[in-house]
Amino acid sequence: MSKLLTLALSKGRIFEETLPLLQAAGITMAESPETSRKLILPTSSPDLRVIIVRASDVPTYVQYGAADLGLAGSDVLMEHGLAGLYVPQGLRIARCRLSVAVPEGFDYEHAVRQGARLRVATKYVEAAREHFAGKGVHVDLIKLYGSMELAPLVGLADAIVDLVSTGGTLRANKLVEVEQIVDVSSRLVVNQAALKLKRAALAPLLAAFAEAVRRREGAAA
Ligand code: PRT
Ligand code: MG
Repeated sequence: MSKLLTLALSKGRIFEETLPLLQAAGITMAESPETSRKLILPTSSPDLRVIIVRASDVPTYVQYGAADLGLAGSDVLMEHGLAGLYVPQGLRIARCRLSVAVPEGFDYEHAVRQGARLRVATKYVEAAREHFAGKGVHVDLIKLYGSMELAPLVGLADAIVDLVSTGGTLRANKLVEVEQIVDVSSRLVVNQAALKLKRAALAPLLAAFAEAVRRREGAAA
């Protein structure tokens, strides 16, 4: 089996926050996916290449071994499941939380107490189903793929379940966060077979990531 390692990343926040970790491992990238149209990017290490995929596709590439490792939000992993994946550590990048939000003026607590049936729009159907089932709240889940914040504004839903980071997007759309479901951060995921077959190549990279995160946590403390 080849020594070449393939790391799956998504553009945007995950890529930006992964660069310093790569740097700490002595690896730089000549091109940014934001400016390049290439989907396979070389790195300064001949043993490592990066592939650029949709955030929600990262676990799929790693599960099937098309990538040896990747970085995926715990929100994405909750929906995808962990089959075929080894999750060594919380990387604590791209932190946010999964929350329930409703339009300003909608009395969520009252609706819940009344046993009202709520229409909830979300990309996170599994996490939302579990959350409301746990509370004994009846919901009709409406699956969306993005811009969940719009749904209550145009009458598609009473509430949304979505990621919140600064809260700016909710405020801009006159929505309020009424429940925090779970804290979310990005995780390193490794293909389980690669972990055994490419251990020699993977071990230094995993150790460098872990060390970079430790050092950053130390600096933040
Ligand atoms: O964009 P694409 O459809 O390809 O996929 P994606 O939207 O899943 O990817 P991306 O790059 O937007 O997010 C990748 C990962 O970043 C997610 O899976 C999360 O684990 C993590 N992350 C961290 C976030 C946020 N913070 C976040 N704030 N992902 C999305 N958001 C969105 C949120 O959905 C909401 O629309 O940002 C908005 C809220 O932000 P605030 O700061 O206004 O509260
Ligand atoms: Mg996005």
